[in-house]
Amino acid sequence: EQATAAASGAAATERFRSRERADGPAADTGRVNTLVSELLAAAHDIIRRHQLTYAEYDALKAWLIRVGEDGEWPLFLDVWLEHVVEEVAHEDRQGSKGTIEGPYYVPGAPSLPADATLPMRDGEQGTPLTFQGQVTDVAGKPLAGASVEIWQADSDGYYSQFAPGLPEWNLRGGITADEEGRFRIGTVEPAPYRIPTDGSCGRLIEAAGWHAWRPAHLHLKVSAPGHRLITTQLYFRGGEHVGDDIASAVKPELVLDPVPADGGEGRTVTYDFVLDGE
Ligand code: MBD
Ligand code: FE
Repeated sequence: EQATAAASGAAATERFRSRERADGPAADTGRVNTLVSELLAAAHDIIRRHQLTYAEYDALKAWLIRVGEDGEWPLFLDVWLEHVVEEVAHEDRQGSKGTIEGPYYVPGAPSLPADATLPMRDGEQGTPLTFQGQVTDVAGKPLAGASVEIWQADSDGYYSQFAPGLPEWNLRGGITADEEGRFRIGTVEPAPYRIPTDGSCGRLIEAAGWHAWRPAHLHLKVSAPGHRLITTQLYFRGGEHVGDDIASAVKPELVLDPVPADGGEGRTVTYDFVLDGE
């Protein structure tokens, strides 16, 4: 079974629909009026400035219809808009940097102790990686029992539950840090992620002459009671596309420098998280 844009899009759309944030408080009428009016005015301005033709208008309509059919709205929005939403949402936050969540988070991954290996297949391919660190508050106080949720692609660039043939929770886990806020997670290095080329987002990328790649990354949600949860991603220095992520989600503070593991095969990296107070 091959990974297709439509299958992973449908899974991402279903996942989004089933989560809490999807139906938040009713929006204020004045706010909707302002935001939608300005969005439309920006579109009108682009149409006039670039003398949009009917052929182009029809191509846009056909493409928008297809994004929905492919279930690729979560992918499209998270790749091309979420980074600015994240920037605005966390402008005032102290401590470690966050970045976008993307479309492939699934809550409820298996619970793991502070020193653990992520669920993976026998003989899981990829360079072994030990990812370790400590969670503290902004004053440097260790946060005992902090939660470190991690999800990532495998060494082929596929996420469990969004590509066929992978065990349900492959490379997904929820770690509870120890009394000093420390954790150590055994995993494998993920491959860069390529946006599916057979769907509407792929068509857009091709039509615009862009590339379809995100650099290899680990996704994390780090939290502790009384502190602000951080959703973030970590990248690998020198990795492909760290400098030109299609999703614009790399920040200099989020680039890891793994070193060869002493005694064993693979690499090790230490990264500490600092959580702001509520
Ligand atoms: C990903 O793996 C991802 O993290 C984002 C933000 C968008 C598409 C695929
Ligand atoms: Fe990702």
